[in-house]
Amino acid sequence: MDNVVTVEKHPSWHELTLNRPERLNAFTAAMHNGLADAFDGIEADSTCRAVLLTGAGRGFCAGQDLTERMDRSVPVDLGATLDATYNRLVRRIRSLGKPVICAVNGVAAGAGANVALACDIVLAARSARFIQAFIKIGLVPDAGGSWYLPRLAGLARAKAMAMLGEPVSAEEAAQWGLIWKVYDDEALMPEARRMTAHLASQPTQALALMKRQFEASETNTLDQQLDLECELQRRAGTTPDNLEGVRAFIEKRAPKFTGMP
Ligand code: LHQ
Repeated sequence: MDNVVTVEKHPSWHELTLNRPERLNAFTAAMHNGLADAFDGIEADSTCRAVLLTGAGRGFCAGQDLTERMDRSVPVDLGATLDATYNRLVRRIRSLGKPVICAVNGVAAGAGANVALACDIVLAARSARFIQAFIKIGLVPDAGGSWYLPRLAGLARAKAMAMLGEPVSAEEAAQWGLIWKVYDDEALMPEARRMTAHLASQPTQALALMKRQFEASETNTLDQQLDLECELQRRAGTTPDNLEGVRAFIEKRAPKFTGMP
C-alpha cells in the first residue's frame, strides 16, 4: 500500500501520480491521504509553481475503490465520506494558487473522471475514456461532476452522460469542451510535462488571480465580474512580473518571471 501517490519534484513543478495500476488507480483512503500530503507539500513549497496530475499504468483512475465499500454491517454515510475526501480534494485543486494540469492517460471513471475535470487544464491520451459510472452502482455524480458537466458540455450531454453511464472518448470530450486537448498516447506525457514546465515559468500570481476570476464568473453577473476584474487587475498590476513582462516587451527580449511578490 506504500506510495499509492508518488511525487516527483522538478525544480519548479511537481508531478503527482496515482499509483495503484493493478486497480486502475481506484481511490482508497490511503490515496486520499497521499494526495492531501502532496498538496500540503505543494502549498508550502514556494519554488513549486505548477502541478501535473496523472495515473500509473493503463488507467487514469477508476473512481472510488469499490472493494473498500463492501462492508455494510455498519451503516455507511457516503455524504460524510465525500465531505472528508473528494470534496476536500476538489476544493484544494480549485483554490490552489498554482495551475493544476491533468494528463488523463487512460480510462477515467466515476469520481476519477470528475477529479480530472476539476483541474485547470485537462489533456487526454487518444485511448482515454471518460465514464460517469455512478448510475451502474445506483449512485449520482459526485466530486463536482454535477456542477462541471452541464457547465462544460451543456445540460443535454451532462444528463445523458450521467444517466446512461456510457464511455465518452477523448476526442468527443475535447469536441464537447470537457477537456482542452487530445494527444497520441505516446505524446501525452511529454506534452503534459512541457506544458506544466511552461506554466511554471509564467507569472504565477496572474495565473492564481485568473483561477479566482473564472471561479467567481460561474455565479457573478457581468457587472459583478467587471468590478472583480478591476480589483484583480489592480493587484496584478502591482506584481514584479507585470513590470518584468512590460520591460521585456519594450526591450525586445524574453521575460524572466519570478512568480513571487
Ligand atoms: C476496480 C475498480 C474500482 C476496485 C476497476 N474499484 N477495483 C464516492 C464516494 C464513496 C463511495 C462511492 O463512490 C464514490 C464515487 C465513485 O467513484 S462511484 C464509481 C466507482 N467506479 C466505478 O464504478 C467504475 C468501476 N470500474 C469499471 O467500470 C471498469 O473497471 C472500467 C470501465 C473503469 C475499466 O474497465 P476495463 O478496462 O475493462 O478494466 P477492468 O474492469 O478489467 O479493471 C481492471 C482491474 O481493476 C480489475 O481487477 P482484476 O483483479 O479483475 O484485474 C477491476 O476489478 C479493478 N477495478 N475499477 N472502482
